[in-house]
Amino acid sequence: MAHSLVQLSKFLSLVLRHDPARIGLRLDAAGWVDVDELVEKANTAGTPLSRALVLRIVETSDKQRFALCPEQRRIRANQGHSVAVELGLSPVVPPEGLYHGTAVRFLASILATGLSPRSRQHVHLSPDLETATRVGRRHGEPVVLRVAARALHDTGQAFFCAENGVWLTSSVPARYLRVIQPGESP
Ligand code: HQG
Repeated sequence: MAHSLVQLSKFLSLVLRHDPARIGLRLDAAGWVDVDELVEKANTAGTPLSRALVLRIVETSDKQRFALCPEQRRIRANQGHSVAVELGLSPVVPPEGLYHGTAVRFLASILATGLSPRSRQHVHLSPDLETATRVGRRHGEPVVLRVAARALHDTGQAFFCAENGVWLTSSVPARYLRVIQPGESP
C-alpha cells in the first residue's frame, strides 16, 4: 500500500516523539537521530521511507514538526515528546497571554486542577486563538483558555518557545487560566 506524506509524517511523529524503540531506534539526549539510520530502520520495519521523503516531510509539515541539523545528517521532532529528551531550549519571557486549546469535555477537570502535560513532557501553548482552536479541535468540541503566561513566568516558572513557535511550560495552575468566550476578542 502506498503511504501518503501525512501517514509518513504521523509515523515520524510516533518514532521521534514517543516510541523510537518500535523500529529499534534510539534518540540521543537532545532527541536527534541519524537520517540514514532512521530510513534504514523504518524500511526494515515495513515503512517505505527514503531520505528524499524525509526531506519533503520536513519541508511540507504544516506545523514544522521536525528539524534537520544544518548538514541534514540528523533529524528530531521540534516538540511534543513523551520520551525524555532535553531540547536545549533557553528560557524566554512569554507574552502577557498565551492560549491553550482543549476539548470542552476536559474543561471541568482543567479548571479544578490546572493544565498538566499528561503524557507529554510539557504543556503546549499557542501564540494565538486560531492556532489554539485548531489544537483543541483534535480532541473534540474545542474551547480555548487564556493563560496569564507573563504573570506565571514572573513567579519564576520557565517558559520555552520551540523552533516552530509552540510555547512550552511544565504546568499551569488553574488560577492562571480563563475561558475565552465565543466572540470575545483576546
Ligand atoms: C488536556 C499537536 C484534563 C489538554 C498540537 C489536552 C500541540 C487535561 C490533553 C501538541 C488536563 C493532552 C500538543 C487536566 C491537560 N484534566 N485534561 N488537568 N490538563 N489536559 O495531545 O496540547 O499535530 O498531549 O488540554 O499542535 O492537545 O501532534 O496535548 O487536550 O502542539 O504536531 O489533555 O500536539 O501537535 O493532549 O497538543 P495532547 P495538546 P501535532
